[in-house]
Parts: sequence; C-alpha cells; structure tokens
Amino acid sequence: MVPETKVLAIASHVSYGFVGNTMATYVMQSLGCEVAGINTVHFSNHTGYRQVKGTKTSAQEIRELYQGLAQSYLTDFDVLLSGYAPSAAAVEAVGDIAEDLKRRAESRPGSFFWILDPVMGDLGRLYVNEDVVPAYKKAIRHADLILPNQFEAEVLSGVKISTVADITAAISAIHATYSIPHVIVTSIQLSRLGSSTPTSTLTVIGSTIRSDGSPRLFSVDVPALDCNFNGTGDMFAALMVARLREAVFTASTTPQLKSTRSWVSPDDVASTDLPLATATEKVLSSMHYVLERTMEARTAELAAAADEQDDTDGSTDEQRQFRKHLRETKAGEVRL
Ligand code: PLP
Ligand code: PXL
Repeated sequence: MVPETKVLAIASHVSYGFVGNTMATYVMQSLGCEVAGINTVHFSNHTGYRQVKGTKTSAQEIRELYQGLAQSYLTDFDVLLSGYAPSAAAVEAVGDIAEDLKRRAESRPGSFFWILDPVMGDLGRLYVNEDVVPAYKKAIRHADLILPNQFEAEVLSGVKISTVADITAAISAIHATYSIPHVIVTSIQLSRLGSSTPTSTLTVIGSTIRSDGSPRLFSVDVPALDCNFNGTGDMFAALMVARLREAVFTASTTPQLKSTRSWVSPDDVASTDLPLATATEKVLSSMHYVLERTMEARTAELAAAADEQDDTDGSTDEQRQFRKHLRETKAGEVRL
C-alpha cells in the first residue's frame, strides 16, 4: 500500500492551459495526492505566447503564505515540489520553506522529500536573472531529487556537456558538490553529443548516489514528438512525485511501457530495481500518452484553422504572422 501523499507545490499558475502548478496540481490530484499550492506567478497564459498579463509573487508573499499554513498546523507535508521561482529572493524563500518542512518532519524519519526543478534556462541560455544561479546553488543542498535539463545540469555542475561521458561527469559532480542523493537530467538528445542514437530519440539519464558517493546511473529512451510543448517539465515532476512514492512503497510493479530501459554502465545491471528508474519509466510512459493525444488534437485544430479565411481582412503580414503564432501556440497546449 502506498501511504497518503501530502504535497506542497510551489510553482507558476496560469489562467489558461496547463503549466507549472496548473499542470502539477491536476496531475498529482488525479493520482491520489493531496495538494496544497503556493503560486509563484499569476499569469494569464504561459510565456510561449510572447505576450502575457499578470503578476509575479514576491518572496515576502511566498513566505507569508507559508507562515499562514504553519500557524494553523497545515504543514504535515510528505513532499515539497518546487518549480519556477521568479527571483533569487523567491528561490531563497523556497529553500527556507524546505528547511523548515524538513525540520518539522524530523519526528517522522525519512518521510519528507523535496523534488526541485532548478528552472534557470534551456538550450544554452539563462531565462532568469543571473543572481538566481547562486541562489539555486545554495538552496539545492537541501533537495532530495533535482530535475535539471541539460543546460541546467551544466550550470550547476560546471561541466560543459559535449559528449555522452560528460553527462556522467556532470551528474557525479552534482552528487558530490551538493550532496544531492537523486538527480535526473531530463530530455537529452544523445545524437547531438556524437552518439549513434537516432535524432528521433530523447533520453532521460538519472542517478541515485551509492553509499561510496559514486553515481548509480540509468537511462530511459523515449521517442521524440515533433513539437515543442510547454509544461512538460512540470508534468514530469508532478508524475514523478506520485510514481516515486509508489516505487518506494510497493515491492514490485509490472508497468506497461512504451519506453525502453537501457543501462548506461554494464556495472549497473544489478540496479534494475532502482526506484528512481522504475518511476522514470512510468512517468515517461504517461507523458508519451498525453503528448500523443495533444499532438492529435493540435493537428485537428490547426487543420480546422487552415480552412478559415484569414488573408482578406486588410491585416499586415506581420499581424497575420503573429495571429498564426498565437493559433499554433494555443493548439500546442497540453491536453490533460
Ligand atoms: N517564465 C515563467 C514565468 C516560467 O514559469 C517559466 C518556466 O517555468 C519560464 C518563463 C520559462 O519558460 P520557457 O521554457 O518557455 O522559456
Ligand atoms: O515550466 C513551464 C512554464 C511554467 N510557468 C509558466 C510558463 C512556462 C513555460 O512557458 O510560461 C508561466
């Protein structure tokens, strides 16, 4: 039996669509978790639309909401899931909340777990202020599992990832530098790192630290879908909360998988029962299912839009292009 899972989720909120907490809350609730949310931004839509209205939550407001929970004894969380934080001060606030939750859980050993997505950037580019980087480097020392993308793994480890071996080096450095027991690097395209893996394959590589400090690595390949989605990192994190809890608390599982598991190092074959690996396979399997359905809906929506007359209304090319961009972005919203 998997015990009840109470989660505090700290991430973005959007009015339309599914990213951040708007994604994570629904996903975790649908898998039976009890979820409390602190929203780090209140936006109309995700930033992929290139225009957005709304506000960012200040670090002070994040702290106050948490104090509100604490003063009424509403802090008996098993898991903290944290995603996008809009400033270095907000990252610090989240770090302090994690420390406080960990301290409160001391009477229930092993019962509190912090899953942290160090949202800083992607594809070689930071999209947060530079001072967010040192704030994360400090805060992640209290995290149990972090979910960097390839770029974020480079920033945190200081290892430039140019080859497949560099991924192992980066993960080892993250374990060693920050004493983080579990790391998963999400969506790596190995073909870009000189591997013969097809370009249509995305790979997730994770590791649980061994008692001697070395990484116990695993990798899972999934077919890449030809579309950029928003919120997939948040879906991955939210599914991970539920699936890791299951993997830890149930002796054996027989998931139906679309992904294939391969082990990075032959030495690691004995680690096929690693809970993090089992959970990762299930997470990716669910994601693939959701994203395939999203692709189908997107194709249908764009086909319907193509039938509409849009070129006779006196708009400039630029205006038409922007409407097309908005239509494609909306059609690409993840369908849950
Ligand atoms: N802005 C906000 C408010 C976010 O929450 C995020 C991601 O979490 C981003 C920007 C980054 O988005 P993108 O991946 O589209 O650059
Ligand atoms: O992590 C994705 C995400 C979360 N929150 C907001 C976003 C995005 C991605 O675009 O715009 C507000």
